[in-house]
Amino acid sequence: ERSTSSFSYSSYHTLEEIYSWIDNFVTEHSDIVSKIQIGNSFENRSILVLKFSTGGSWHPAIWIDTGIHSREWITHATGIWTANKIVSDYGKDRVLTDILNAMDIFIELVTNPDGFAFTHSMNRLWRKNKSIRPGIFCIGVDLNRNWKSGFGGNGSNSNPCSETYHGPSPQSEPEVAAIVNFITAHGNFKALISIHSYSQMLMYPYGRSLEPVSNQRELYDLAKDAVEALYKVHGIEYIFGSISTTLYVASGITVDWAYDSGIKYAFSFELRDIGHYGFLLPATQIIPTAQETWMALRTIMEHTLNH
Ligand code: ING
Ligand code: ZN
Repeated sequence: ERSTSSFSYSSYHTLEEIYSWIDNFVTEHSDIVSKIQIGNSFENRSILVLKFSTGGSWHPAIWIDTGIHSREWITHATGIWTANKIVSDYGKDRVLTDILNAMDIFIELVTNPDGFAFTHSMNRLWRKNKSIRPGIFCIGVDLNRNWKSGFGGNGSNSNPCSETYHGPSPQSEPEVAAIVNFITAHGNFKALISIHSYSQMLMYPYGRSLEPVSNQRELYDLAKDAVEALYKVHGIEYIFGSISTTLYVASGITVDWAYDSGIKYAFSFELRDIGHYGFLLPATQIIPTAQETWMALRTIMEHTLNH
């Protein structure tokens, strides 16, 4: 396809379709969107980030990633819809316009491209990346256990055959290292939102322990506001709280690294549903899921702008 006008936001797409959509989208909205390649995956696919910016240099920034677990297809679809929502509403929605006039938004739509390609070709329920290492007979590292903060701790696994295998060392995986290098080099990220599915939760650090973060009260209140805004759209209920107290202890995760790196608004979503369809959420739920998630994202971004 040569334009985004024929793209269906209410369908799931392959990696090739998404990367082609990205190229068309950036061409059509070159005034505020650009594409940055931040690295290459283990199997040498491009790792791409969309940058939404109204100009200025070194604006404070917000990071959103989707699809770090490849089977969580609703997250990529929500990210794509969200990208389109940002260009559609800029200049119309006062809150979004204020956010984008002062801050840049970065979205990594396919955070695990090798795993995502594999969910289309071979195994719809593949979660990890596709890295292989000499003498190790299982494939893949859990990219949400490979971060430096709490690496190797409780709720991660040293067995390469485990679905939560943390990998040989922190940031051993190119998909994680690319983000760490990019965010660190930028140096001015204020918020990071890492989107998973499923369970209908909005959570903040820590995952690695029950210890409360220093601004836990603020994050609790903000999460509460965000899930209320989400609920108003289609009546879907989310629970919220710290990862370790809401879900389970998990170490080496994205948002703990972000928080420990000074990004004080670090959140992780678990999108629809609560298990009826699970990872196989019907495409008819893409747009409602994206619409409600948008109101929660907008709430978090607005708070970040004002603090
Ligand atoms: N569950 C997450 C997992 O990686 C999670 C739970 C989310 C942990 C966010 C930490 C942070 O185990 C899914 N569904 O991926
Ligand atoms: Zn996940």
